[in-house]
Amino acid sequence: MTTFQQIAPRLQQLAIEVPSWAYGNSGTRFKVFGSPGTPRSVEEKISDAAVVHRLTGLAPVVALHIPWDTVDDYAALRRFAQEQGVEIGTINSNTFQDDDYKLGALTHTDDRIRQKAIDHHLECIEVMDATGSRDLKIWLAEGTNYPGQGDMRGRQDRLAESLQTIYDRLGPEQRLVLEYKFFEPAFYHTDVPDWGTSYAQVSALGDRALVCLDTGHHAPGTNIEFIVAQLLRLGKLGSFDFNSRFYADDDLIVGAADPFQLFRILVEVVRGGGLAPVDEGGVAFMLDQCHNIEQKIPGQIRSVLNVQEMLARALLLDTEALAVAQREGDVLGANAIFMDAFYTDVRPALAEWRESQGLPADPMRAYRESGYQERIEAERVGGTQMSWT
Ligand code: RM4
Ligand code: MN
Repeated sequence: MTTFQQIAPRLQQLAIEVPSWAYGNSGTRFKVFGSPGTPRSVEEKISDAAVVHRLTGLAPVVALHIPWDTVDDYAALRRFAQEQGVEIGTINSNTFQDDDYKLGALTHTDDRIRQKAIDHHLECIEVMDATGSRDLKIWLAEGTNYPGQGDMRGRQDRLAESLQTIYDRLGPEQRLVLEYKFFEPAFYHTDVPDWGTSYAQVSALGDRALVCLDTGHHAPGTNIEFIVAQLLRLGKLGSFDFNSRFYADDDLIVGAADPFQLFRILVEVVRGGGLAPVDEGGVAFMLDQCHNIEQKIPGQIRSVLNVQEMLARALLLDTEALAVAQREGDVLGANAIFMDAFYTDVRPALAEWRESQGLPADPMRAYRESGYQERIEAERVGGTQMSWT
């Protein structure tokens, strides 16, 4: 039996990066709903993220998306973030909102357009230099809609070349993480559709290029924890984009649609040493979510708490007893040990532990009672900071 007291120090290691775009308005392809209190600037998004960290102790880093979060002075933005108690994290590039990229960006056949997409990434690296960010995250909206439309093989070759040019520009402490997604916006083929393609591409680049696994980017029924285990085994799992989904890339609150899947993923993270600091082989935990109809700040608080709760359960897994049951071929016994950890309600212990750390026992409630939501709704009139629509 593992007790909560035993796992508490390991829980302390949990740090989750929150996305700036979770605080802005977002929507589906049908409608973007504005919400009261929407940030009017990047600084206000960072302030909102800082509230999540103050109330949970779990979210010390904010990821930016360029050009959505473009500012004149990134060093000043970094100082601003630090004053709020958070750091600037992953820089996400964006090659999916420019007419030039309709038929591809890093894979485009036109040298000019490909160079433009490469240059955008080099600018992102400059932003990283100024903000002190470690990771450049690349997700590509590239692919084709019709068989025969493009040369899939040639596109892989151009992608490899473009990525190499970008990778070569990284500083010694910086990393490139390549995110895959099985479809959308392209519907026939996607240039980085799966972990294997991402792995093949980043492996060719070097040690500081790794795979980013977005939990919403797989076909239904995919065993994501297997991919986690395999990538950790290969030393190539760079980061997670956590969210949850019922159908496609729904970007819902992590752990909302399938808490058991989140548990299984975190069991493999723990098993594979992914909880270690990133410079010691650990994985960067990030959220990539949109709160289309719910309030954004409590949406983010709920998200980081869900990860914490499932991590606590994963840490409670009696791995020694499990190993014995597995060795003995005790199928049902092994499964029962696994399920026991999943079914453990860690919420009361976590509440107590938070208080011992000087944090509110119930961060959701603390937010409701803080008056922050009322204040931003009154102050931020006309905020339109948006993501992709
Ligand atoms: C993509 C992908 C990326 C995110 C964009 C906005 O589907 O998940 O991580 O940056 O959406
Ligand atoms: Mn993502």
